[in-house]
Amino acid sequence: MEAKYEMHLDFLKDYDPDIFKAIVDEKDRQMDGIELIPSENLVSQGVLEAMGSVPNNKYSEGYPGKRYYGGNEFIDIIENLAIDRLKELFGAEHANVQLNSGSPANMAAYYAAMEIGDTFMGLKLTEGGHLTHGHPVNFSGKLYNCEQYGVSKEDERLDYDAILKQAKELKPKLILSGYTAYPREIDFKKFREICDEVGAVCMADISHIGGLCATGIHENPVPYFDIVTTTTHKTLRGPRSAVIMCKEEFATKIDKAVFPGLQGGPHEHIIAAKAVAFKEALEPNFKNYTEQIVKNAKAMAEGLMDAGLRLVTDGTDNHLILVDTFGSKQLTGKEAEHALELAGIYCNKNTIPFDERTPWDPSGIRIGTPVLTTRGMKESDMKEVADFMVKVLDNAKDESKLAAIKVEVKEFCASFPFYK
Ligand code: DSN
Repeated sequence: MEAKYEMHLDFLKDYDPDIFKAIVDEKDRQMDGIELIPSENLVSQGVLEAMGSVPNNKYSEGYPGKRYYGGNEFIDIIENLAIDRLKELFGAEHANVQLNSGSPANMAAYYAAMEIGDTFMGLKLTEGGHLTHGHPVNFSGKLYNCEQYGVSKEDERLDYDAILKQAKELKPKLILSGYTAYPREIDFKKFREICDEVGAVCMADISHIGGLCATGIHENPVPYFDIVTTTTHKTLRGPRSAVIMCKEEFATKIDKAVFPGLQGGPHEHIIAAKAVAFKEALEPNFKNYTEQIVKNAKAMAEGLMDAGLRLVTDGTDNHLILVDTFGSKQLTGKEAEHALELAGIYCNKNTIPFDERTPWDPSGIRIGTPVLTTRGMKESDMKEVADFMVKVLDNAKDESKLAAIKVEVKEFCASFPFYK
């Protein structure tokens, strides 16, 4: 198979050979290894080219048609295209595309919807939430009173009755759904009902499943939620960045929270790259891509379970899988991540629900299929990937075996080239 895209670094090669070499080495690492981190992806040449372009040079504080600097005629075209495409993609009433990343997106959403000190509810980090979903070490847990909810002990899934009960007692200003390590479908309609019942702002952070929501492979909350944030570099396959979508009623508050509330000059080269990614996601074959992500994840889950590994919730409905490596193989998440890395397979250590270990050395690992699916892999390839993983976990302390597996992994990956 031919590589799909090229990286253009012809000038940089002689101009800064040290940085050039590190970038090329990183590209080779991405191509030679099995990338299983579920929050990562590979972007198209169009997205890469837009990112490395001259809108980087421009200051454009404000919004299209109302900027605090002159010379924004073409920047306005870029930003309006990004906004229009994003609204079309998700059926959003209002979109702000200036967010630099996922954490500032959540910060802006809270800033728009709550007063400092207000109570909100988000899922615990150790059970699938994110630091910005109210963890005590994060601004979200320090500036707001976050009362976190968890998953059920019986099946490790969200218990909507328990969430409603907690919401009725707490009367939170906002309830957040959407997670970074939850392998099952989220019932967004149920969250809307709970929020309506207790009068809370209904917010989702769909960073992980954004691409799946855009194509309807996962229920899309945007049309009926108050505020939805998402990063753009995960299943959406765009540049490392974020956006907020909201109901018209929250539009002014969101825009003011982003600028002048929290951010300065928007990164218009990245906004241009977001516009390119949204154009790609509007194409019919993006739906096939997101469908394949889920098929691949299910195939990989089956392969791992057939080999005796315990998965959180015994499987997956989306792009990600949590493997209980400690329960299955007496390997901590840190040991498993390290062994896999030595074999050219990349994942991240992750807590599992009710983990008795620490986030730095938890009981599991988190894996997913967005990158492998972007490289063109299908269900049968996932079985091979699962076999590689099991072989690594069974030989986790044997560095020479891991080095031999790394050679096999590289050969396997050579059949799925992406960047030349
Ligand atoms: N760090 C991201 C992830 O890996 O899920 C979330 O921000």
